[in-house]
Amino acid sequence: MDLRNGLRPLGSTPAEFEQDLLSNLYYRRGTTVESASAQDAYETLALTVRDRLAARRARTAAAQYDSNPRWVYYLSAEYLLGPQLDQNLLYSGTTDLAPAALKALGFDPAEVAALDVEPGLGNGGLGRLAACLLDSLATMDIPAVGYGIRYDLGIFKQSFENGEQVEKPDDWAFQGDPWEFPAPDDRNRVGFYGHVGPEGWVPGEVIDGEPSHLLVPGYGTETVNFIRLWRARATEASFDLSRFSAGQYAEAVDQAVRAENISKVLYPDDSTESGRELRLKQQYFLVSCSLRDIIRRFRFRNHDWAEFPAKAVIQLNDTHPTLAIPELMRLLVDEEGLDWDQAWSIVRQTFAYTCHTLLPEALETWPVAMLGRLLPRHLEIIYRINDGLLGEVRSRFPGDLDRVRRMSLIQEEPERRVRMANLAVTGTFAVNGVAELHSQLLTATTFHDFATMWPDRFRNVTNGVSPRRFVRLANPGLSSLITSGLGTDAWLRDLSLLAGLAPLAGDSAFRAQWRTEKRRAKAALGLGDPGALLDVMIKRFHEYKRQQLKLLHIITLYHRLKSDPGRFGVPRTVLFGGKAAPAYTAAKSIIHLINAVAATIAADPVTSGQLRVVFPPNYNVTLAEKIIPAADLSEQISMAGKEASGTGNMKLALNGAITIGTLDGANVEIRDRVGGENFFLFGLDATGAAALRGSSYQPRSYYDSDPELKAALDAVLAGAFGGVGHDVAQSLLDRDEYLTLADYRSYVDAQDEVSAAWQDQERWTRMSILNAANSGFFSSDRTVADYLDRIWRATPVRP
Ligand code: GL4
Repeated sequence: MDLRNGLRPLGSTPAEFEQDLLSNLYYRRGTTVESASAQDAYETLALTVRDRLAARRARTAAAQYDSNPRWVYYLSAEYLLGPQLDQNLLYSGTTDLAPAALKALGFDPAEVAALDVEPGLGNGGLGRLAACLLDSLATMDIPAVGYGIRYDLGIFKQSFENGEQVEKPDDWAFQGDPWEFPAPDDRNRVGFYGHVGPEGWVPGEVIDGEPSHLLVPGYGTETVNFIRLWRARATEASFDLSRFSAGQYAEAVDQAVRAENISKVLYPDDSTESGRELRLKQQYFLVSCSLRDIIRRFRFRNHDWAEFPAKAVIQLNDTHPTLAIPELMRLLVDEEGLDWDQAWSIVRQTFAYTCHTLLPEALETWPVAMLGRLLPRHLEIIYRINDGLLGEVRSRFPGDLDRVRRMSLIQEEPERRVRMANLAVTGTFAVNGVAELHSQLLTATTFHDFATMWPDRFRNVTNGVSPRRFVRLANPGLSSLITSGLGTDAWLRDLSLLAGLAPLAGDSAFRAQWRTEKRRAKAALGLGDPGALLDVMIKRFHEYKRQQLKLLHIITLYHRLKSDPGRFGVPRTVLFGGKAAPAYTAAKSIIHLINAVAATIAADPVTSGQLRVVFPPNYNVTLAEKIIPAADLSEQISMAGKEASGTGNMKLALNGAITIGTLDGANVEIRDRVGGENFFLFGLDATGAAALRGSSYQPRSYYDSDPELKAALDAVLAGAFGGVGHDVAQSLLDRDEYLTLADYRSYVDAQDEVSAAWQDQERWTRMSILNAANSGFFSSDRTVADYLDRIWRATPVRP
């Protein structure tokens, strides 16, 4: 099929690119070079680059349609995409053309590039993982679609007022989003509330889901896939003209406003559920629109429902889209007329579920009453699925009532709630954790009963990150050095080739170049002394991640510095980045205390140059791409058994930062690969931590027996940091849920080893190079290869 429809091919010379830019400025942006603003230039550039991807998308679509393949559908409530311009320039091969053309037309390329806004459609690691997987799927030519919600307001903008976190709305698309293609024709109607009568579910409220899509190009290949994002739209009927005519303006639009609220905001909490009906509505909205779309796409080429699992595998990114299971049952049974068993067999062969947590409080449950009111038919279906499940449990484990109670989709006490994780395990053919340790702990604890009954359902797929974004785009200097060291840039599509850097760790000239790149990245970050060790802790704020442990170490260093400034050792800059959920008071107190400690240290002349704490606000992908290349030390210090995987740990190791960490999440695999001698290990392991938590843990005994720890906490309690942080210190002494005090001494000792290692710059650089060289496994291309092999079983289609 010739899809160019007689169109002239898009140019690849500077003159042609300039022509395209000019034509788009005139005919699509509707302005002229003389009167264009920087914003006009930015939007026009985006269109010009998007056109190139769109042409590839058309060719990809034709090839995919022709081969009627098995599609990978990724359902996710979050995508943390990061800035689009740089990526799309790189992936369309216009990185050099674009600035030259802009300049030729009289625009300032840097000013134009600065207008690129990062869509903040995710919270943290889970949403960023989704973006990396889609990048890799396209790069590996796998037919795939990501489905999500197009929130008007993304994750909040963080600022600090008197050191405290303040949240402002992130109206990221307020200028419009030039990367997006609206597709209003593919609207779907979504029902809520109502009742189930003899004729089936009669919703009490309907809204429309209107999609737009963002192109997801592969690197070094023709393939361009896409993400389809749904936006809630009021139906025509929801505007009340009679009320409007009667002057009741607010009432006239009331229903419409409520409908559109569904895609208004991304919930800014990570790992805990907000328990609000609007969130449940969002989840059903995503699922309902996406399944209709998937079915519409299935019907292009297929007619027989039995073929559905061969043509679609639907990955549930955590429990947020789990309602897809009862929704597909409803569509198949109520709308398509399949019998229950046929439908259940299709569902069970189609869905797979990724669990991203070990925190019990992060396993979503919804009140039965709420779910039944919002989705009465789905609750009936969930009950029937539960009957089948519990029947199987009873026949496999006769008389084991406790097991029946634990495995039920319905929790009875203290209030009846639907357990979404149990539903997700029951309605899928594969359940995976996101790192080896995490997957083991899932089958040993969280899903132990299910793993006993269905051992074949459980597998591991260790997370990964895109080397294109987190090495090539974030760190162009180091990327060139890697390419020259390896003599090829093929590592960008096969990260295992980084192993070829290992011998270069022994080459002093290469080491010197490696250090130069680190220093350059630090200087670009604007950090005063590029000779200071840059110690980085960038991630969401959560007590289990233990930013408070890092803080106790900083206070200890400060105390040492004050007591003997001459013997301090190595200058350090500690950098924090991250947001706390707005309602998470304890995490916000930790942020406040970090800023207070930073201010006290900055104001104390004794520390000058030796110890600095910096905390740039509003950590996001854009900022991550600047910090990661500069980092020397990567803080991965969660209480063992709590961090499912982590992906920042991988990004930092790939950029030559050395990890100080516990045996938690993917740290375990990083250490296995880079070698214990190139990793600073400390603290309790998951077994030790669980045992200590299970006994009567006494945080005070650590405080009483360790003078440095005592001094650090006493200083906070005495108000040494502007009177801030009393609650943080008190909670560590009273409860210390995440064993901060138990791990303190081991952590501080490991940090002393860090300082000693830093003093030998040649040794440090060797360690740094070996971290990068041995981290090729952590490419999201490998992650996708594992998903394909263990779960998805889809094959490439090349345009
Ligand atoms: C998370 C985990 O906390 C994190 O360890 C993991 O790397 C990430 C992607 O698998 O998923 N789960 C939630 S919730 N947020 C995360 O970042």
